[in-house]
Amino acid sequence: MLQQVNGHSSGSDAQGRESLREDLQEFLGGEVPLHQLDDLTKVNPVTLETVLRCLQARYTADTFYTNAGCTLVALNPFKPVPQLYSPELMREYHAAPQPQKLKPHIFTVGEQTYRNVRSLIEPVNQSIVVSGESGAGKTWTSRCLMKFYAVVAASPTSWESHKIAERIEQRILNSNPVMEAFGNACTLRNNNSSRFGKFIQLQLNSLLVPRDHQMTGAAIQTYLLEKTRVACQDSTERNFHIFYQICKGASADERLQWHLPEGAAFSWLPNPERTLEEDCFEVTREAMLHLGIDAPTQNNIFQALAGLLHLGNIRFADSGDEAQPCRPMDDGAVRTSALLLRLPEDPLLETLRIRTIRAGRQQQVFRKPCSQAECDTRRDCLAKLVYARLFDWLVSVINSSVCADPASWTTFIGLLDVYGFESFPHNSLEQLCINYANEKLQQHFVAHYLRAQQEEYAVEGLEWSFVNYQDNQTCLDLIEGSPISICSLINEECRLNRPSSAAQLQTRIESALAGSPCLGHNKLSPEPSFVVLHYAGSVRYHTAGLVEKNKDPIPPELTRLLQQSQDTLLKVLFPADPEEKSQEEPSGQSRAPVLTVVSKFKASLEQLLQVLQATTPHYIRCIKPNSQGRAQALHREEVLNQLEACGLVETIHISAAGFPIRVSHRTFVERYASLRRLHPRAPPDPHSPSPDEGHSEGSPHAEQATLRALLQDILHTLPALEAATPAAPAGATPAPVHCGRTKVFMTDATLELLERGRAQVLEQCARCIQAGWRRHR
Ligand code: AD9
Ligand code: MG
Repeated sequence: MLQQVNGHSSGSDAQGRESLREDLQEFLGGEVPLHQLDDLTKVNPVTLETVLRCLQARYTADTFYTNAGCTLVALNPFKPVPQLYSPELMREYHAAPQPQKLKPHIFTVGEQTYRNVRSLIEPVNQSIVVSGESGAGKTWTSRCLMKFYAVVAASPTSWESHKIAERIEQRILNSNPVMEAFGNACTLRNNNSSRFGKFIQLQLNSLLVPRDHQMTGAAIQTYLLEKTRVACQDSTERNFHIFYQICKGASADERLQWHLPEGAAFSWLPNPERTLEEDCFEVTREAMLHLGIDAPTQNNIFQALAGLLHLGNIRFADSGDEAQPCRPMDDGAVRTSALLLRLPEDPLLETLRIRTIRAGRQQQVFRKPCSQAECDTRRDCLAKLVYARLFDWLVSVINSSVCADPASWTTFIGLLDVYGFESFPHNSLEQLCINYANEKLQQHFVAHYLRAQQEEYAVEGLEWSFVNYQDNQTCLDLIEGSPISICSLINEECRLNRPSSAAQLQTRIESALAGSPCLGHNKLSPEPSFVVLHYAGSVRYHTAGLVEKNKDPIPPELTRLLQQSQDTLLKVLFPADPEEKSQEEPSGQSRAPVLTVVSKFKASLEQLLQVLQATTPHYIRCIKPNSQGRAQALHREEVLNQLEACGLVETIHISAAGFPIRVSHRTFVERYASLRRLHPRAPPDPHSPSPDEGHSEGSPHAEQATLRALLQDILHTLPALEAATPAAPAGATPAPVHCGRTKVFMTDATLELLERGRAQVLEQCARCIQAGWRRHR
């Protein structure tokens, strides 16, 4: 039974249940039980409170999906619900004549996109944008959708193609455990939190099997891996899953080979005692094998990762003399990491402790011992560099294993699963980028759906009372706008390369952007920071280290060191430079302009949005019922915040009052002209002007006028059609339909009515033809 964990309510479960029951009764007035309302547009009145109550009632009834007009709301069950994701159910949605008539489900969205790309008239790429805060269920949802397509899009014609199809689908599914092992980690918000963004294009081919697309491949694009996690984890969080998988799942022989004795402590491996279901090494290995990463290559990868763990155990002690380099506190860690990464030990130590710079007119080379903090930074940088290259390499290997030949696919369905909105006690550049991405996607939703729909009504001349929606452009202006924004100011610091304290950066941001309504009040903060009022809530970003992270400097000596590795994998990750460039780091002034993390991220986001804009988008909003990840517990305040943040009520208002079906005048007339037979209109008054009077025959105006006249005739059959509907209650409101300048706008109900009438006419015609045949015989 649902348990209310409302922070404000101290009542017992029984009280909670009682008040919920009362609420339901008052709300329903004895009509459809609230939990049976499949579409939030039918909730009356639509307010945050009533929407919440409906979702709450459905959650209690173990109903996790609800339509909200153009969006599907997905509540995270936080418990296994296998029957909800069975292949049988997938096939049921796939085979249904009208899947939207079945219970709301992610499979309805999946099937809709599948049918849309299948349209022979207008093949168009589709995308599904899965959004929601961290832990809300985005990755789960995308995974289930991938399984859905793997089941329904496998309709091969021959045994041979069956084998190919099976292989490719299996490989595509196998990319998930591998990418999650290397790219996901346990955070405060989610035990399996994605630390990278992912856009996967499922490539479909309709040429071989025209009426049923077949999945021929996939292309994966990733966004900004949070590589800092390799070398720096919050004490309550964990490193990427793969490190724990190796430590827990390696065989005795492998432990020996990788220098991972049972119970060994690694400073980059916090909370190893926590056992998660994601810690399954075997699953990762098996999936890698399916993707063509053979056992020796895997061995190579895991050995390098063990090398990174040992690298993290290297500690430095100040020598006490500025001219002397720091001392490693444990020679063993240096030796083992050098051994596992197959690097020469002395150059490794030297690279970590000594900086070489060119300076002066003569470009003389100086060797400068690093401080203890600098040594730590270089060690961390080395680990991040290896891990990020390894991750990118894995993605490229997966892509070459799953990507189809461009000639073999015609359309794609894109699935977007990016990291959810995040707000931690300490937020840095990673959170700024993640939340920036979420703002961009929210804007895409607002722009595409809410604004476009309302603007189209205006253009078409429909009477429409505009619904105000929360436009997040102001927040985006604050983050990325020009000429001055948070990104531009952080980039500026990187470009000027001037020593700048965290407090100075805070002051610069707060004074330059003081006019922005999305820059929050920054009170009572012991650390330098600034506050951004995001659409999903306010977040305090700490400025310490922000500029450095944005620069993401990679000392050239580190790359050169890695190029010396004798390891087969590292040789691939760090190929030797064909032309040996400058051996030293250039001095400050002569530095080439830096392409910062923020600028690269911004460019990749823009590319993503361009792809999305060229598709028909579908939206799934994942909602996290409580932050503890508990089943059957819905925290009212938390859910309210999420509903409010994503503007769900505004979406429902527009969808409920709006006309989701729109067709051109011509298509409408072509499809429904036959209805005039069913309920013919009174013959026109011979004295009234004919529709095309005044226009010469065949002219566009005449054609338009004829179309309009036919259209009006068809629309006039609607009341009769409604009256003839057996289920129509007496005095029911007429079916909503509006004739715009170029299109007819209607609701689903009107469409259904018209379709029913059309089917009736076709049936009558068929009967007449049969009768004719009989007479003829
Ligand atoms: V993050 O932004 O990557 O931190 P996600 O991706 O939104 O986040 P995820 O899909 O990882 O969240 O879901 C979090 C957890 O919720 C999963 O590990 C499951 O334990 C749980 N979950 C989510 N959806 C379902 C579901 N449909 N059925 C059962 C679910 N459990
Ligand atoms: Mg995720």
